[in-house]
Formats: sequence, structure tokens, C-alpha cells
Amino acid sequence: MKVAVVGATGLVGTKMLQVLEERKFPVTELIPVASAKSVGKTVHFRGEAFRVVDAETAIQAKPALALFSAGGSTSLAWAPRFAEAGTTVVDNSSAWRMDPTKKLVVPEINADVLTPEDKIIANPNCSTIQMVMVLNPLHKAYRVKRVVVSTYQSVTGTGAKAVQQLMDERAGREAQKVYPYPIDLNVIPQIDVFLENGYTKEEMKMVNETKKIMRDDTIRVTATTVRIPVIGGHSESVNVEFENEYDLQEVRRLLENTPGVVVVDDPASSKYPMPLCAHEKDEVFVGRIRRDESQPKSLNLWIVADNLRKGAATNAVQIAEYLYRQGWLA
Ligand code: 11C
Repeated sequence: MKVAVVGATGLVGTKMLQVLEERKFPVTELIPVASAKSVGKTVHFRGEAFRVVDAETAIQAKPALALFSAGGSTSLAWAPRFAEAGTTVVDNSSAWRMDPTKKLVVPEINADVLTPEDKIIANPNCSTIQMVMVLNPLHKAYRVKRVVVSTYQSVTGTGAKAVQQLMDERAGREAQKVYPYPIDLNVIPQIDVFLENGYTKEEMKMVNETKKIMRDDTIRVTATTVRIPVIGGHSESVNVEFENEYDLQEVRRLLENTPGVVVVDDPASSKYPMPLCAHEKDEVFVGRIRRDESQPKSLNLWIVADNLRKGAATNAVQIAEYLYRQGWLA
């Protein structure tokens, strides 16, 4: 199958190539696409070098699938053009996620919403994906009423320039600032732009995308999203209030039996999820599972995942695998 990767030279695009290769996705022809300044560069896939082309050239090649990770404005401009040419687009930007005509998919949770007619499919925000992977089985068992989440997010979520800022600051070199402040030895309680309600766009993504993926508008979410000087994964402190009483051992069993989720929770031997351990892993890790003793039917969790993998590239490729298994990729 002909597969285009749009934004192939970025952090997520590079990871998409890696994940397609690792998971042996049946790519017969790879078409790496990037902006004008990267056209002509090469990317590597299965040990071969591929020349980066522009979007127009890629459309003419009529790929069956295009994985997009090139930002919202590129997706708005180009995803419909690919779709018109018969390509199915899995888009990692925020452009289409809350469009009621587009599906927002975490395959383990709601792949069943997809149909052969879906030509532009949205991949959720990384911090939302790892949270709903853990919340969804608990919602089925006890009904989630309210979630209070604080995130500790890796600089890889911003992109290669942010990783460079952190590394330059750490090495004492002159750093080009992607963030408004130094990120090394700092914590920045702002991810993306502020909205009129005082929340950031990242925070409202967690509120709105959670309801859409879990198909329940009654779930109340409040979020504080924070950038920390870490690479390797996003971490989240999550407090959940349920409609129904739960049993702590059953919560553990439910999570242990959830595909894609790994419980790492042995406080006696200081075992809990950390970005250092989640880095380059496809699973979502959960630990520090404990009762919120301040109010009934409430639970505290600590959730960590590699934001470039399950939070982006792996989830997108899993959507593509689902479409392929259904026979919907022409
Ligand atoms: C971050 N979550 O860590 C963001 C990156 O809507 O796909 C992904 C933004 C998005 O900065």
C-alpha cells in the first residue's frame, strides 16, 4: 500500500516512520511529505533513503493512506485535498478533532465509530489519549462523574526546537527560546495559548476530547497542564470521582486486564511509572493507585506514557491498522 507521511521530518513524523516499520505496516511505497524548506531532504525507512516531496506531488501519487503530523493549518488546507483524491487521512493535529463530522479515535476505546466513509480521522491530543486509556475501563465499571487532572509534560510535545532549548540550556549554551521562559530547572504552567476562560487550549483539549472519545458529555473534567524539563513522556496526576462505589483490588484487576495499559504499582519497593521507563514504549503506565480519603467514591492515579508513541504515532498507526484489517484502505 502507498502511504504518505505528511510532516515526515518532524519529531512525530519521524516516530510515525519508526512505528510503521516496527509494526510491519504493509507499506509498498512510502511518500514522505514536508514543507518547502524540507523538500529534497531524505528520510530513512526500512534501511532505505526516501526523498521528501511536497504535498501536491504526494496527492498525484494517490496514496491509500496519509498520516498527517504537520500542524493544524497544514491539515486544514491539505487533508481535504488528499481525501478528495481517495486517500484516507489520519490526522494528528487539533484541526478536526472537535468537528462533529469527524471521528476522534483511540482504537482500544472507540474504533467501532469508524466507517468506510470516514476519509479524515482525527488522532487525539497526547495528554488526552493516555488519560482516557485508563479512565475508560473504570468508566464502564463505575461511571466517571468528575476528573481533576494536573499534567507534567515532556518538551517533546512542543517539538524538536523545544528539545534543543532544553539541551542548550542544560549545556550552558546560548538557547533559542521556544518557551517564554527557560525550561531547564523550571516548570511552566502554560501549554499552548490562553483562552478567554483562563484555561489554556491544551487544558480544554483534555476537557472536550475526553467526552467525545468516551461518548459521554456528562463527564466533568478540569485540567491544569504544565511543561517540565523532561523528555520521554507525559505524566499525569489524576483524581477521579465515580458515580458508584468501587473496590480497590477490582480497580487494579480491571486495569491489569486492559490491553495497552500496564500497572506499575508497588510502593513498598518504590515502583511507579516514570517518563524514564515509559520512553520508547507503546503502553500507558499507571500506578500510585489509591483511595482519595477526602471524599467517597474517589480515586487517585498517576499515569505516564511516551507522548510521541501512544500519544501520537502509535495511536495513529493503530487507527491505520484497524482500517486495514477492515479492508477500508483502497
Ligand atoms: C504538548 N500535547 O505536549 C501537546 C502536543 O494538539 O496534538 C500536541 C498538541 C496537539 O505540547
